[in-house]
Amino acid sequence: MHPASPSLTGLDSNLRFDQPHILNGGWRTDVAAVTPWLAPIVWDATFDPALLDAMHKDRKVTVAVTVFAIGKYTQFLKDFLETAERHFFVGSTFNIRYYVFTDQPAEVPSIDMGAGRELVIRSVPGSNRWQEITAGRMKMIQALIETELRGHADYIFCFDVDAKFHGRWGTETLGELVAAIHPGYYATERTFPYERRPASKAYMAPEDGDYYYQAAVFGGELPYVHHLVSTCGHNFELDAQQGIEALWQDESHFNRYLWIHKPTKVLSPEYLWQDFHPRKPEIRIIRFSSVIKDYTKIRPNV
Ligand code: UD2
Repeated sequence: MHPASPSLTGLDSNLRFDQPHILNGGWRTDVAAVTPWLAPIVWDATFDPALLDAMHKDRKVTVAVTVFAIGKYTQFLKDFLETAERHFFVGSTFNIRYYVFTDQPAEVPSIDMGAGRELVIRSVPGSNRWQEITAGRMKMIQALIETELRGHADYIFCFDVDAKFHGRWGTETLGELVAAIHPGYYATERTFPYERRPASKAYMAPEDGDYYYQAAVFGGELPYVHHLVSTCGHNFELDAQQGIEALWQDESHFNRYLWIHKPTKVLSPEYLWQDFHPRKPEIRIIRFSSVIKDYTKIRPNV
């Protein structure tokens, strides 16, 4: 018998769980739970939440969350924040700090926060082009990391605001570089909507790419996310200098970045669903989902 590791003596009974097997793990067989580069793909029933939480129990970790609500998108903040307070790292010892970037600070709703959880408002200019708002987030997240988060946060998760949490989002999502697969493209062949113009810094050739990731959610450890957002923001600017805007703005640059710098953890579409999709059998739980919205009513331009 091996001596118990000093860090595991007398600990949470959740650390003792059913023996894991490598021949018949009893886990999912209907979906891939690992990428070709050996990153986990997180699906329900591929992890033991109680075990993971017990492993992280005594860690003093701060998770920063960024969310942008500019123009009419402030209407989504209440549901986003209230549902995050019900599902996002709830019950952990982690500190959670939401950074809300908005051009209308007075519209940020007051939400009851649990212990160790707080909301910080950052005032930013509005814009009359939604394309600039979505892509401009990369530069603002970069600046936030450089000026405020370094030395004060361990992980960061960046979310679209027009979405709600419906189920657990916890320690299983932690990793160095974490990205989520787009719910509209997880079952399709490689005809992804990457940027196809060679003149763009987001260019992907027809044979390139792994998955199609959705930029509505990404995260990880600060240095990894900093490199991601600074590279994507810089490439977006280089394109703009040439009069090019990638097909899906930040999301196109994001996809090229993740093809070159593979994520160390991939979140299944459970972690980034869209309410308008019919439910599929492999999606046993929807944890986070974009709401249905009328673009013509909420965007500043078409
Ligand atoms: C997709 C991606 C989004 C981004 C965008 C780039 C989804 C669910 N999201 O979003 O992450 O990559 O494509 O084209 O597919 N926002 C404002 N005010 C505005 C417009 C946008 O605050 O007037 C913010 C807000 O946080 C919103 C986010 O930008 O959630 C993304 O904008 P969107 O949801 O309108 O863009 P969409 O659905 O095409």
